[in-house]
Formats: sequence, C-alpha cells, structure tokens
Amino acid sequence: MKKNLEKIIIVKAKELGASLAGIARIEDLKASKSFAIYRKAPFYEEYDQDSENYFEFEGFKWNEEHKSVLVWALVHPASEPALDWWSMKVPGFTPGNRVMRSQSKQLRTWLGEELGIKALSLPYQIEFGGTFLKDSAVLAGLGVIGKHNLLVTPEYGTRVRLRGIFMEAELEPTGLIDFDPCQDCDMPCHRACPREAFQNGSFNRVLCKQENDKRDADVYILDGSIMGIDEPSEVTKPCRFCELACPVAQDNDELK
Ligand code: B12
Ligand code: SF4
Ligand code: SF4
Repeated sequence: MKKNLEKIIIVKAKELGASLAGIARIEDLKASKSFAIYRKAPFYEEYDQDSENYFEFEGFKWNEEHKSVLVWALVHPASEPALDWWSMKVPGFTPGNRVMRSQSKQLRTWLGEELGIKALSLPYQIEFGGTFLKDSAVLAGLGVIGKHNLLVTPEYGTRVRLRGIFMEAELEPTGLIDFDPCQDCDMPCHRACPREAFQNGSFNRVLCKQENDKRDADVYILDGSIMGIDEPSEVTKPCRFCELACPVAQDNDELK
C-alpha cells in the first residue's frame, strides 16, 4: 500500500471541494456515543434493535470488510441558506447534499481506480445504510460536539454539512483534536432555540423535531433558479437557529 495514503486521500477530497476532511476507524465509530444511544432510542422505526449486527435495517447491513470511514465537511455560509433547503425535485434533496453526493461519487471512483480501495458512498439517512456523521467527524479530528449537539470546527464553527464514505482499508485515524470552544461561552445556541429544546441543559430531540416537523408543513413554491433546477418546486426550510447563533469562527469570510 502507498505511503501517506491518508494524506493523499484528504488532499484529493479537498481538491474535489471538501472544506475539511479526515479519516476514522469504523471500530472506534461502533464504540461511539451515538451507537449506544441509538440502539436504545432509534430515530427511525426501521432500525432493528435486536439485531446482532451493529447496524441493520430492513435490507441494509454493515459490511465487515469496511474498516475506515472518510468524512468530509462542506461549508454552509449564512449567506447561502438555500444550500440547506429541501425539495423532492433536487437530486439529493438539498442543493448542499447534491454537491456532496457528487463529491462522494467522484471520490469513490477515484479511490477504486487510483488506489485500488473498494469503497461505499454512504447515504445521508441512517435507515438506508448511512452512519453517524458527527461522531465520525469528531473521531477524524474535524471538530468537537458543542453544547448545541452539533459539530463545531475550529475553521468554520458549526456551519458545515457532512458526508462519508466507508473504505475497505485499514487507515490511520486523523483525530481527535484538542479544542474546547464551549468552555467559556454563555451558550447563545441554547437561547436561540424557538422550542427551548435545551431547557434541561442538553438537546431534546422531540422538541427539535416538533419545530422541524412544523417547518416541513410550511411549504414554499420557489423558482428553480434558487434551488439549481429547471422548474419551480415545493421547498421546506429546516431550522438553523442554534447553529447560526454559535460564534465560533464567525470572522472567517467564507462563512458570511
Ligand atoms: C436524524 C437527524 C436529525 C433529526 C434528529 C436529530 C438527532 N440529533 O437525533 C432532526 C430532524 C431533529 C435533526 C435536526 C437537525 N439536524 Co440533523 N441529522 C440527522 C441525521 C440524519 C442522523 C442523526 C442521528 O440520528 N443521530 C443519532 C443520535 C443518537 O445522536 P445525536 O443526538 O445526533 O448526537 C450524538 C453525538 O453528538 C454524540 N456525541 C456527543 N458527544 C460526543 C463526543 C464524542 C467524542 C463522540 C465521538 C460523539 C459524541 O452523542 C450524541 C448523542 O448524545 C444526521 C446525518 C447523519 N447521517 O449523521 C443529520 C445531521 C446530524 N443534522 C444536521 C443538522 C445541520 C441539523 C439541524 C441544524 C437542521 C438542519 N438545518 O439541517 C438540526 C439541529 C439539531 C441539533 N441541535 O442537534 C447535520 C449536522 C452538521 C453539524 N455541523 O453538526 C447532520 C450531520 C446532517 C448534515 N447534512 O450534515 N437532525
Ligand atoms: S454557542 Fe457557545 S456553547 Fe453553543 S456550541 Fe457554540 S461555542 Fe458551544
Ligand atoms: S434546530 Fe432549531 S429547534 Fe432544533 S435545537 Fe436547533 S434551534 Fe432548536
């Protein structure tokens, strides 16, 4: 196997447009917090809590040959809110996901053709065989989990979206990092929440979901040019208040 493979892969991910990229071990990911919690309280009904496999949904099972996960971030500046908006007519459902899906395909092909590494582009949704991208990102050293329950990175704060690829190669992890942005912060992220989802001090998924379900019902008809497609479509706008309130890296011009 080539030397500095991890570095070569990360450089390629950035060449293809990733704002940040890193690598984690799947063994470590299986031991991460989300797995333990999800097993007890899955978000999606399709999850099989009794399965012996760590992760098995109807028709989806983790392949034991996958040893490492490549995880990368795409910056979502406040000035480009449409990156996060959902439309059934947009491939990948949001303009941001559309870009990341394309990056994923290019990376997977390159891994196979140039490095001989078999890889799997992960879907966004856990129930379709995806994985916990925030945990992957922490283990790969992209950032840490903030008090708003989201990834915070030194370079872009929390204004990033994530994507991952499983690889059939034992690679060296690129994390963890020593970074503690929440320590002296007075938590504007908690105060910004319209549902008071942090009223007990930590993230309450039910309250957050209530807000996002309401937003799912508030449909806007928007011109195709806004969503990067040829025709108007029905669009919904998920909540970002806690994310946008986080002051980390706000002086980075790429975020404005
Ligand atoms: C289902 C889902 C939702 C659901 C349920 C959320 C939930 N957290 O349970 C709903 C619809 C409510 C939701 C809301 C939002 N989501 Co969401 N969501 C997802 C999805 C598809 C799966 C997340 C999941 O089920 N996690 C399982 C549960 C158990 O874990 P968790 O609560 O998320 O958090 C765990 C970690 O933080 C971990 N953890 C904590 N400390 C530590 C320390 C270490 C060392 C490690 C390893 C782990 C770890 O333990 C926590 C459990 O306590 C992911 C995409 C993906 N495939 O990962 C996106 C994702 C997490 N969402 C994202 C975003 C941006 C949002 C929203 C801002 C809405 C929006 N504009 O898109 C809000 C934010 C809510 C919040 N404050 O957390 C981004 C996060 C990006 C980032 N910077 O972190 C993701 C990664 C999608 C993406 N496009 O990149 N989401
Ligand atoms: S606003 Fe402050 S407490 Fe909240 S995630 Fe950002 S740094 Fe942490
Ligand atoms: S996404 Fe909105 S509703 Fe959910 S926790 Fe953040 S601010 Fe609250």
